[in-house]
Amino acid sequence: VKKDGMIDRWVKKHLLLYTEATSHPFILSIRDGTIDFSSFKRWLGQDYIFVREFVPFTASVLLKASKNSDDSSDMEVILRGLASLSDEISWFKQEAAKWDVPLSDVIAHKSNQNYCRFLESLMLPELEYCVVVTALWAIETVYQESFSHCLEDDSKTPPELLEACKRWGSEGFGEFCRSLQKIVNRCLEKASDEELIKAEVTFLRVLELEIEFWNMSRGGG
Ligand code: HMH
Repeated sequence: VKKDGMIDRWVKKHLLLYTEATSHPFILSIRDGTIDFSSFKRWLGQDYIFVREFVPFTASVLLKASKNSDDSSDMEVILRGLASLSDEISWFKQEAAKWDVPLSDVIAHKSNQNYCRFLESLMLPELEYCVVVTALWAIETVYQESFSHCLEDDSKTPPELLEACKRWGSEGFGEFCRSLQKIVNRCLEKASDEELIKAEVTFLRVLELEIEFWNMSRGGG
């Protein structure tokens, strides 16, 4: 089988699920200004928990990049991502104070627990670099695509939520996601058939978990 440009092929192949994750009703309600602020606050508290778990996950990808990648720029891209999480955690704390969300009392919802457990499973040393960097790309890209919809010209995003949308929806974060995509495509070109299947399954699992996370934020599940 041809192995170049795997990501574009997978996105096309699984377009329905991909679109469910990147144009979820939660995001569309921000975009059209109808969002219920209690949903936003629920998302904020839950995502803070998620991001705290995302830090060691990203660090584990960085570790694998430094050991396995034949291109030293991989490590630099992933390090940039890791470094920006420090700023992100500060932003969550500030934002939570603004919205009166007491972060110390937040309890992880079921969908969030599932997602965090999935991240933990990806941190195991035996998981291949190609597989985990695919997960990193997918996790970041779902947020990038989703929040970029809230910044489109005809969007009616409430001004209070613009900062959150810019954090992930802006061009700078888009550039970062494209760098990750190049890394993943290059890695998958050299991957075994077995690794390729594992990476695709991981991509699909991320999409499902992201959809469940949005559902939870809206108040379902
Ligand atoms: C649930 N997915 C979730 N939270 C995030 N902050 C991101 C992706 C992107 O970092």
